[in-house]
Amino acid sequence: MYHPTTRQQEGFKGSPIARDILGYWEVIEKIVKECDVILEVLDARMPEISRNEQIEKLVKDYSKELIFVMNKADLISRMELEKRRKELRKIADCVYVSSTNDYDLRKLKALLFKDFSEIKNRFGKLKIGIVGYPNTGKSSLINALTKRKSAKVSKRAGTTHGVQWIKFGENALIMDSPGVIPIGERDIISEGLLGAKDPERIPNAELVAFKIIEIGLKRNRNALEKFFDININDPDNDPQIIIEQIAIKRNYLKKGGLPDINRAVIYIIRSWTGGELRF
Ligand SMILES: Nc1nc2c(ncn2[C@@H]2O[C@H](COP(=O)(O)OP(=O)(O)OP(=O)(O)O)[C@@H](O)[C@H]2O)c(=O)[nH]1
Ligand SMILES: [Mg+2]
Repeated sequence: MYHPTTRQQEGFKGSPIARDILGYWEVIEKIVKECDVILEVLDARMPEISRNEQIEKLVKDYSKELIFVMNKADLISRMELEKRRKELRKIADCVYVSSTNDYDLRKLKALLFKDFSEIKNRFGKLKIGIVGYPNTGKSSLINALTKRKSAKVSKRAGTTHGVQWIKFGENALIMDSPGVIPIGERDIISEGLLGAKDPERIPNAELVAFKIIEIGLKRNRNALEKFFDININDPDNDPQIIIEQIAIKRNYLKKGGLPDINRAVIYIIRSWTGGELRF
């Protein structure tokens, strides 16, 4: 059904499955096949760009359950979270959590243990798989849910690629290898916003910074001004001018005193992906 590109076939780093040199999509398909419930990890600040409809279709094709997990919920307001959750709920179950602050993980657990007890009854243990774009917090979520550092409890017999399972409560197992959705599937701006790639390696990184400024202007202009300690006076809200202001404020200057835009761009992107800059 899928035709992985050469890039996708490069392999899957950091997972026991990697040894078998599976492509990204093969790993994802395997997770969907093996598990009963798939958690699609989204960045709560921008769920729309962290969703992947191809995976959602795959989950549907295999008649598995999908749950959207809006992670990094600590970085935006509850009102915004609720708004987004309402939209996503139209498609599948959705919870928001913070994997680093242990925030509302209990709601996810309740959902898993309550709503899927029927699956568990039918198949013994409920098997949970995790997928998502790089940097959305898949590994953090596994660790937060299991409260362990990827303790491997069993090697399921019959799985040729040696999938490792982590015990999750008495009645469930979490697959220890999250499925990384290849970033090449997304446009450059989305990759940059998600922090899926180092800003230094993003061509035209200023477009990502422009987008962050645009989001800030729309969502919370005050927070944007406060974080960068600037007053935005440009009548057109031109992001180029705002970035220049930020560069000057931070004393990022090139020879001759001109603002060092590249440096400011990297700083803006890192502040956003690192979660310090919040709207
Ligand atoms: N603020 C905040 N940061 C988080 C949260 N979850 C993860 N992070 C941070 O996001 C970054 C990526 O987290 P990982 O768990 O490594 O993400 P991943 O999806 O496994 O990333 P890859 O393995 O690269 O695909 C790390 O710096 C985490 O500390 C969260 O709920 N809130
Ligand atoms: Mg990871």
